[in-house]
Amino acid sequence: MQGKLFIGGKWLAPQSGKTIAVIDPGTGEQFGAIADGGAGDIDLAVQAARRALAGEWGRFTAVERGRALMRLGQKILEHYDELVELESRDCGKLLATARNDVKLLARYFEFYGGAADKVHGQVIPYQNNHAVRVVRQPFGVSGHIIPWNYPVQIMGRSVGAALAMGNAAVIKPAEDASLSILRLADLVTEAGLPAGAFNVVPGYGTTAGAALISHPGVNFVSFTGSPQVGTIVQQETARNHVKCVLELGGKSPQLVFADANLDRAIPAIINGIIQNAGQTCSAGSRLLVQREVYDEVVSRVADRFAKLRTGTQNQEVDCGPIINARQRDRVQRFIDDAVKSGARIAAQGALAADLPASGFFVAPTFFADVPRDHLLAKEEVFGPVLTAMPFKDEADAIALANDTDYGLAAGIWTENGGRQLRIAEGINSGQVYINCYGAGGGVELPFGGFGKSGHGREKGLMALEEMSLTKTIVHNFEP
Ligand code: TXE
Repeated sequence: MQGKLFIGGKWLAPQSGKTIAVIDPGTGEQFGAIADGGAGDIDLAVQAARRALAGEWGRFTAVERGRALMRLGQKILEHYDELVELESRDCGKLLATARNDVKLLARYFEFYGGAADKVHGQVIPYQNNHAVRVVRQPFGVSGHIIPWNYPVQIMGRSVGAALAMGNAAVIKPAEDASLSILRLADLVTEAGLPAGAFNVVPGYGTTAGAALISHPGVNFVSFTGSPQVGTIVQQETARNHVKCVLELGGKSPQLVFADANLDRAIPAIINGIIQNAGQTCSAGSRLLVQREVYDEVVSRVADRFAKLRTGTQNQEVDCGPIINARQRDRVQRFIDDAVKSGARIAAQGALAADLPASGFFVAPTFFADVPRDHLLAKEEVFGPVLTAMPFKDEADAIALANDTDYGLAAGIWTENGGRQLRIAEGINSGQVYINCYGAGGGVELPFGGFGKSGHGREKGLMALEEMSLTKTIVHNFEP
């Protein structure tokens, strides 16, 4: 699997003959190499997917597709420890996070395997002597561009739904995190998915990724990544009149009202920003607090932040490393620039002792009293950096929560039932959590953004609609 592409059920060498180093973010050291796939390899993968659709995979019934996906879920659980180890080392994930990710990967294939034969379409009353059926059919070849922050989860949610609907997938994992997706390829074969239904072409975004989103043989694209590349994906797919689903991150608020249960709220708020070292699209990165309790909340959050520790994947710490040097520098720059601009650090965690000098680490940092127009209040940092700001009342809370271009997730902390609903209605966000935060474990729940956070929904049964075409069949049976 190392240095190879998985196309049409076979391991092939990339046409470039080149590889990309696999780096352990905890040590900065190379421990493997993946293929440097390019446009020619993507073309082969798309051809293989087309052959699968015209062949055995295309003839699979919905029941057979479902069974194969459920078997894949089972295979993943049988290889659980190995996949956890791989995902943790490759992405710099703490073991606890990697364990959760691999469990969810299995759940996605179980969930979509179980759903494959339950997409029943509609019968619509129409004119006399006419029968109208509305059915779903696969797009054909689905392209999946996967980021590095939750590779197996994001691949599972997107490819699971696409395969359940009968598409044949071509997957371009992130250049920084491809190993566990490649490892899955053999399990896909063992689970009985025919050759060509699941193809993996690792490589860089500007080569393999760009070739996939613009390939005329690709009929649907699912992308999770940065807004900048999301714009390119939308433009390129538009050229071929191909639909895309975009999930582009966020600047999600946690709103704490004066009547909130702080004992419950504060641990969830901390977890919501340090999980996966803050490299989470739905990270709760803005802490918005009602003035009456602002000082108390800031001080309690600061106490906890000061105790946070960053370390390597296998250590008993709160935050693991950042994926690569570029991202580490980007997060650190946000912190340094904010300090230079006068922003106040309320508390900072620490790096564990004796960390490998060449690993990619950032200390968790909590800023307070940040002006509303500050970069920290507007831009996604994608690191363990939390920013607190006060608000006055409900109207001000909604205005402040909505004062970014993003709209992915929001947390509301209040014991007042009417307020819970008023705020939930007022917030521009694809996900709203009341007295809890994050539903990463909810494979059943539709997930996606408003505005700059993207469009379309993955996860849940709704993804099955996103990943299939609607056909209305009108049948005239007049005598
Ligand atoms: O993302 P890219 P990067 C955000 C987060 C992060 C920032 C930059 O704020 O700090 O993006 O991360 C592929 N055509 N998110 O630079 O480049 C690339 O190979 C086709 C949020 O790593 O968008 C990888 O597989 N594909 C986020 C994937 O896109 C291209 C997760 C994501 O990489 C391409 C990751 C191109 N021209 C970053 N260029 C989330 N929503 O969770 C790159 N890619």
